[in-house]
Amino acid sequence: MNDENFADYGLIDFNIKGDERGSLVAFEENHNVPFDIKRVYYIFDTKLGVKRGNHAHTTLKQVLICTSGSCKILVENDSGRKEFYLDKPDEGLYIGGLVWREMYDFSPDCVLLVLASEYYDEGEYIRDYDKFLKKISK
Ligand code: T46
Repeated sequence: MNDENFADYGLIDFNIKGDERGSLVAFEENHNVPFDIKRVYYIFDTKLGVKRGNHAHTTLKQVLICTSGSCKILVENDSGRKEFYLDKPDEGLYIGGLVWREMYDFSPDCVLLVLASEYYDEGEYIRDYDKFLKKISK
């Protein structure tokens, strides 16, 4: 984890267990993933030019791993905006709660795997950008 803003977001390098047969990456809650993992989902087959995300969460923590292909993730918190390019199956982007996120420039073969600290709860999403800005300015 090597980002100055890791309290809110940051990159995690996962160890690859490789041998002559190929490669393997393991995710373990509270070891190389900094929370209890309650949910796993993945995003794939994203159509050309689509932008996903456009929201923040109040408390949810997540790690996003591009297991195939590539995509870009823009994050924003009270320190400003930062763009990440994910294209490695052994690299994850940790994103904490009050962080606006937008995902775009998905390659056709992109599979974005997400490990999440909570069960799905639409009530926990902040989808209104102005509300998000108000919350982080408090
Ligand atoms: C996030 C980014 C990285 C479920 O039923 N269960 C789930 O666990 C999720 C994540 C979504 N859904 C449903 C809700 C919508 O009907 O799947 C549909 C697409 O969800 P959404 O529009 O929220 O997807 P994205 O790609 O904009 O955002 C997702 C996550 O929702 C979000 O937490 O941080 O990926």
